[in-house]
Amino acid sequence: MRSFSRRAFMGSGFAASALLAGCQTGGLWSNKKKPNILFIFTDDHAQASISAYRKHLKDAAPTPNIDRIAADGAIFERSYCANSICGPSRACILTGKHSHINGYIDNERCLFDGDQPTFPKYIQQVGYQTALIGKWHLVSDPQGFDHWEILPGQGSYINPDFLQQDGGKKRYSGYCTDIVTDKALDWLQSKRDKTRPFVLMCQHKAPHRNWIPPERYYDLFKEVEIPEPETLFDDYKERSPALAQQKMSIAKDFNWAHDMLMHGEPTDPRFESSFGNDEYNRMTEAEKKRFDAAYGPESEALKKALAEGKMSDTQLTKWKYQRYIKNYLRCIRAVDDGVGRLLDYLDDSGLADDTIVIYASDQGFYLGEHGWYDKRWMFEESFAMPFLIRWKGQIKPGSRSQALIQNIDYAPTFMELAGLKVPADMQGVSLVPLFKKSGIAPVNWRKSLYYAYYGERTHHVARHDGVTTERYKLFFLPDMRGDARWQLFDLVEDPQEMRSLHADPAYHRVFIEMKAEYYRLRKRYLVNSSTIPCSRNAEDWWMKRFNEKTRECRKTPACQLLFLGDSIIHGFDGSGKSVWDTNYAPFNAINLGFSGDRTEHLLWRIKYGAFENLKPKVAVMMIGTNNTGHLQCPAAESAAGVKACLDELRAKLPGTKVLLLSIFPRGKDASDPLRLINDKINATISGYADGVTVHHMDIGKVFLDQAGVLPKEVMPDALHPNTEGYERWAKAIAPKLKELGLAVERDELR
Ligand code: SGN
Ligand code: CA
Repeated sequence: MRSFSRRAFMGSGFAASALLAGCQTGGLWSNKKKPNILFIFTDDHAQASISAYRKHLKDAAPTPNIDRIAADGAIFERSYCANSICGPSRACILTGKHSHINGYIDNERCLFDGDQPTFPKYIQQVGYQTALIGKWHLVSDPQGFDHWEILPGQGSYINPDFLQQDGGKKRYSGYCTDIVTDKALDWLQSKRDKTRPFVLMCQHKAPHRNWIPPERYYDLFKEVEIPEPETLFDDYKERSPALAQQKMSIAKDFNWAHDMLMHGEPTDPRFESSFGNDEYNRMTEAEKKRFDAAYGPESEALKKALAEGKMSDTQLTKWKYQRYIKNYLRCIRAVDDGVGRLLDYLDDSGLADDTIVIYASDQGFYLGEHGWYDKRWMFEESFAMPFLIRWKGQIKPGSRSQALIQNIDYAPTFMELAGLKVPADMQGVSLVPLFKKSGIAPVNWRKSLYYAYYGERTHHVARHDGVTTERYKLFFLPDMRGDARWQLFDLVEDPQEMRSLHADPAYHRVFIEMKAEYYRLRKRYLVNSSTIPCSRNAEDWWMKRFNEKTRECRKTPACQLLFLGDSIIHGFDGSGKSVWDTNYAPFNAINLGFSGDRTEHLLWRIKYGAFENLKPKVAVMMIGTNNTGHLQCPAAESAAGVKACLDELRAKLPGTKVLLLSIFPRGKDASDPLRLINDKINATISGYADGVTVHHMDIGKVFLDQAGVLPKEVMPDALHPNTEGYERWAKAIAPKLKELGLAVERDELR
């Protein structure tokens, strides 16, 4: 576990007591006892597998105890996350802010900035005791909790380890879900200070992959067939080609041992074989025996059928679905048992009246819908989160809410429940007004929600963001081309989201309106994609070049000159090679140009690049033309992206002088619309120079003729220089490089 102490994100450096002055309010509870909050939270629990949601699995796999919460309180049927993946969802919940603001945008390289304000820290200041037990997954140590005991990373189902507050680690025998519940009960019964209100976050690993039930449920559902979702055999037609590119398909991407609980290597090519079953490896010999007795016969029968060639693709997908869904639902059954034990305890101890109980999960999950498992997409099944709440005496039992709510609303809600004003920088809104009205939205309640997923290598789901209203949903996929970037769904006519309507003339007006709403929400939530660090990890060459460049940076401490940018700089490896060799190679220069990069990609590379052994005299940076070319980003947004790269670079290389170049002219002549956007970016970024550390040059005119036309002899495609273009470039900046300290005679460097 790393503890977090880097430069504070968004200028946080949080001092709860200092901020609290502005947050205190007589509020709800001036004369009453403040309510306790028991927040039961699972990992990857789809609404369809909670019977109170009345979806297709309701009869096959009832969840009587989770349902008790809804029966005694309310269930929210339009409850969503802001970013459908674990760490990010948790960060949204703690901060009440979208991912790009709280900084935890993906599970790949992020580390939660625990110094920033979070709701537990705020409410601690007004007397609440805060406790966290179970899955955390935010890498840095929890802050704002009086008591915590957490699973390392994803945690394990079988005989799990728990990280302790004192820095130690303890292993417990048994099944994780039961142990987390035991620990929560133990804290309630004997560890807390009974004179103070509390928030207890009881956070399960279940039902996260790989799905291992407790022994008592190995045989549950054994003789039954669980209903299949209607879209199990989705062909991904009539939507963006991005859908077919994912790697989370039941038919193709299940691992033989890890997911399907088989032993050894696959006996059929329709299974992935790359990793084993770590949970099985954690079992004692006796536990392994009982596991094998339960799963072995069915596994052997499958192997036999496969060997005899008796399994068609369709039959095998159905088999895989059954094995998957049964284990998933068995894991849920154990969660439901735990919920029952906690509810019983509240009843028996007399705490039930004063304790709000919430059941939620970090995101939804595909239970075979669209042929998938996993999450990430903005399609309903994984965008939706369960949200059930019981608040005796306040919420009318049996309420069903259709209000659009999101996980960024939880922190504001907890603030209000604790009698605090919601801080102005929290982006969610308190749900308390909904609770007071049986879940019915007040007239001024939000009409739309913003969502963003930033892409990861795992499962290859394309980066996208979007907006949903009550009826329509719009996706934007920035890394797809042209028309494939947009998807529009009518959730009333097509609840399964099987046909995108963005090009359907009948939906033209809706498309325009939804785009306007999308841009409105991006503005409201301060989303500028150009400043949000993002990798292009789905592209193999890109990641390979990044890794190679990381190594090159580490082993070239003599480097005196860096070039950072997109294909125009990358081209020093191609048409510009001779120019590079003559002019820059003698300085042990490193080319950090990556074809197709936008500011957000360069920002990611600077953030996660290896600069620790480097002390170059000069870094030449030019970036932004792809923000214009790919997405026609507004100039102000791209300029802010350039600034973000510049700031990150200066933080990484404080002793290096930066030569920031204006983006080169593009397009045939001065009236080219993309060139005009670049001109605007250039007008802004020239102001980023201070003449001391950051220097600026606009050398565009060395490529242009007198009429402002870009001649083919210099830039044949009106975007990238040829060798002659690179010559002119080198000549134009040579005096500046000399002035900035690269004046050492080349002979001396050799
Ligand atoms: C692991 C899983 C993935 C899952 C991610 C994120 N693979 O990488 O299937 O998408 O976690 O899940 S596994 O090999 O560990 O099973 S999350 O809940 O943390 O977001
Ligand atoms: Ca999750």
